[in-house]
Amino acid sequence: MTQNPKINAWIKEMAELVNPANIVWIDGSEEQAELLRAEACRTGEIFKLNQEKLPGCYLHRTAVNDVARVENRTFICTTKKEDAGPTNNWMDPQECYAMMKKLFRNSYTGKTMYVIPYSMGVIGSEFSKYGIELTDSIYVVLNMLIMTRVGTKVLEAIGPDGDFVKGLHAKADMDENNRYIVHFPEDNTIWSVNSGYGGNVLLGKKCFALRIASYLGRNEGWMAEHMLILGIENPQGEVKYIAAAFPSACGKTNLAMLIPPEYYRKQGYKVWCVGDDIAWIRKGPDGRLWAMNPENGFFGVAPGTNEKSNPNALATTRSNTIFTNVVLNLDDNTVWWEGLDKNPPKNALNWKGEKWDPASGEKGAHPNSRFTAPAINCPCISKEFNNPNGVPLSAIIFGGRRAKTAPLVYQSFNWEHGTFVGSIMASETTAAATGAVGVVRRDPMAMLPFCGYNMGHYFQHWLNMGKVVTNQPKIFHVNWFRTNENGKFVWPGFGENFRVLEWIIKRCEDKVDAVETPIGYVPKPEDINLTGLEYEIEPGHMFAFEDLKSILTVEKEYWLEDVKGIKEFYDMIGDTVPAELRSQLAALEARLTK
Ligand code: OXD
Ligand code: MN
Repeated sequence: MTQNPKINAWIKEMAELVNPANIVWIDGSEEQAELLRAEACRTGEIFKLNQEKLPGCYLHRTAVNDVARVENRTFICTTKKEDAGPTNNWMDPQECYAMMKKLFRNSYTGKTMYVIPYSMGVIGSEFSKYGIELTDSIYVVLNMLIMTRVGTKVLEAIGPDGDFVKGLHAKADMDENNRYIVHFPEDNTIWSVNSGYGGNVLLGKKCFALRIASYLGRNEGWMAEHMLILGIENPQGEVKYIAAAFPSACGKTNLAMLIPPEYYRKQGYKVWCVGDDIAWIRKGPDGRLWAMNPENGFFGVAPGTNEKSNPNALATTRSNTIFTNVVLNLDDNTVWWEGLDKNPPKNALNWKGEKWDPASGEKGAHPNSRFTAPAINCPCISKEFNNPNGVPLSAIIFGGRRAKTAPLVYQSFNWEHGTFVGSIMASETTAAATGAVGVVRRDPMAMLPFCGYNMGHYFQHWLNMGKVVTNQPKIFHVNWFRTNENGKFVWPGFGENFRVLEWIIKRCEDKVDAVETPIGYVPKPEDINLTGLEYEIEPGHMFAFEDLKSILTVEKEYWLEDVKGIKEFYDMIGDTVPAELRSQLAALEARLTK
């Protein structure tokens, strides 16, 4: 399939290790994809859904012990342990290769090896990077066909001696005690064994586009970030772009596909989605930062997605989508999940494939059940989605889930302070997560599980990028999750978040003033437009101006408590934390105690 000797030699070596019955190259054609779908339906790997209601849609169920990313079994294997840093699991590369080879040996016996050449980014763009994933799973092939750009064209783009990321995946015997997702950044290599769950096996996503790419980006002078990208169009038709990082499960997909409140829609405001999870960011010829989404689809969490929370995401899943671990409605062969609507199907199978009674109180869909849907299905996909240069960023937003500490929104003083704000990002655990409620988890730039190298060096890379960019995006922090004394969310969230985005854009355009506080610039309450906002915080309590004021406050006692937590976190990362960020922390403390 290719004249590239590096590719051919590598595939030969891997085939000798895993010993497949035959090798099939994925060419990216619809004909081949259709044959694979038919084959996977025959073996029960996927189920065809109602083709009138959900054309081109399928259902897959993972093994019961294999439903999420496994961070404790994810490793960064660099020669020096220090290069992986204290926030990553580390193994010596040679030891890891030896261990993994034992697990991979003969794991494809009697099976087909699928060779998936894929591109992260538009094929041929100078910002794109290529990979080849070898897998024994048709489910992986079909997901990669949605999530990335796949096929012979990628081999042509790699050319006779181009580089590529080498990915090897085997479901093997799904032994969770021998499940490993390992990265060898120095060799451009990812090996994943004993899992069939998306985040562990769609190697283009977290493994390549974040872990390996962040490592490459540091060496090559660009950034791979866990960020959505959206465009805000004003009534004059001008579009400004924003990238935003939130820890997993804080509503990135919802923000990326937001529909502005009616008051704004009537004036002609629109939001365009460029990406919902990953941004590759570089300096453009104009000295600004430009961001592109390396993915080609959405791997979104299904529960909670509905006509109200995210109508665009729901519309995106109505065709050519693979659903994983959701409820199957046996009456009409469609799918359902908690939070889709208030009518759970009576005659249904749960995510495990067992008969399910909605009245039982047990969840029907797995809380981490997913849809894999093509980006082009999204009603608000940006026309710049396929622009090989990406889009210029006006603002970067960090966010977290904090009950009391962070205000609804604040702006950092400058890039260095903004890097500090990203580095101290945190979320409090909710009742939905196992373990104690209200525990602060630090997740700098939402990259804690995804940075392919030492976190302290990553912070330094952020500081360095700020120095090379002449026209830096402004950096903000948002918190949609402030609660009142009864524990109720004060801010309505979802589409209403547009009101905060409007303030952010106005700040970028120098069109609105702000109040300087110890943590940064906070809006004057009257500058957040509340026209047309109707939200019942709790029975009988409609959101009012006073409530807005209450979530814009900066409470020094909470922040001083946070300073202690940040110190501990920096100390855990150790000497690699840049001196500039230590000074930022000291300066914050001084401002708070002044
Ligand atoms: C995701 C995640 O699946 O961040 O995108 O966990
Ligand atoms: Mn993510």
